[in-house]
Amino acid sequence: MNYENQKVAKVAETLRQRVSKLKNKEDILKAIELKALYAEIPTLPAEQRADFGKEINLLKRELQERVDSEQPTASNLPPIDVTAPFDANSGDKKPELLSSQNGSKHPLMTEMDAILDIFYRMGFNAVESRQIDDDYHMFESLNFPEGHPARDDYDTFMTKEGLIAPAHTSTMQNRVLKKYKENLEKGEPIAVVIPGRVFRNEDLDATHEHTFYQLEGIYVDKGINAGHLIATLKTFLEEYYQQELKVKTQPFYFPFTEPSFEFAINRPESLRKGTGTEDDDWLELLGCGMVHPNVLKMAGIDPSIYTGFAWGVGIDRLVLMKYGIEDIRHFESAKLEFLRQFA
Ligand code: FA5
Repeated sequence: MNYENQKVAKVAETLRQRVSKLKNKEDILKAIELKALYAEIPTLPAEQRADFGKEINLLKRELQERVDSEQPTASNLPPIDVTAPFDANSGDKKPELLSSQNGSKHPLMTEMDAILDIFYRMGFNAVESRQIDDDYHMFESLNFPEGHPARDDYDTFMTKEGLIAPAHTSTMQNRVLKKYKENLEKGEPIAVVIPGRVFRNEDLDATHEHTFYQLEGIYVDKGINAGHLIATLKTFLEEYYQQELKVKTQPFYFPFTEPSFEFAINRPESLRKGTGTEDDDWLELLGCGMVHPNVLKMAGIDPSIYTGFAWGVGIDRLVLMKYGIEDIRHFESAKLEFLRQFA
């Protein structure tokens, strides 16, 4: 910005230099030099006042713009990595933050986003699950009455106070059904997927982790049957693996679905990398079934009018197969060598 008036030009030069050094940038607008310019206006011959005043206003606007542009905002401040480990021996010194350029998204999260995108395209909403829950949501609301033997099938981690680290994302079914039941009154379905981290006291091996991710799905409306369930899951898996798949269901038991199924795919050659398995390799990927009438009733939905299906799929296992990863335990291992292959 060039100022015609020499005095204004000189003050502009001084204040530009000063503003870059000021901690509180706003203070520049109160600079003595600027006030002095304004104070000079009444002393000037009447015909010069307007031009002089205009130039000072321009200078004030320029300074205001500088203040605004140098104000710290989320986009011009360095990121703070709250998960960055710090040096415990650094005493009173503030620990250096790790450069965020060294980090990358975890492959399970990248895949979870891709999976959610497929369900958004099918018209589902997503609700995240919790990492700590209670007995009612883990068992009772899912039709496992007190003392039900199937409670023992879930090797849950529990606090002394009885809070539970959820062993599956089905803990969210009751909450989601209650939250969205107004949809049914409006003639719309309940169509929700629930991504979440789950925890089991398991014996670990190449396909079993103690901490893994699931994606629950629940769909309720009038006239829903098991055909809708199979078609939805088949469509999802074919989109995710980008190929046609043969699928089958076999009877299973879950207290919260009736009938219940295990859902398996015939693993095509491209998804058999390194497994050494043959053509008729059926792989169980998820549990599913028609929502039990008691589960609907507990959420205040009339099972004589509405029916629905639900499923729970292990995300880690889907991703293992997609990339031919030989051991599920790599995901939680924090091994950079493994993680950087997906960066
Ligand atoms: C369940 O967790 C049921 N809640 C699923 C369900 C939901 C059924 C809604 C009916 C209606 P299951 O224990 O079979 O079911 O686990 C579901 C999937 O999670 C498995 O098929 C598998 O893909 C994955 N999974 C289970 N245990 C492990 C483990 N230890 N490590 C990695 N993935 C696992």
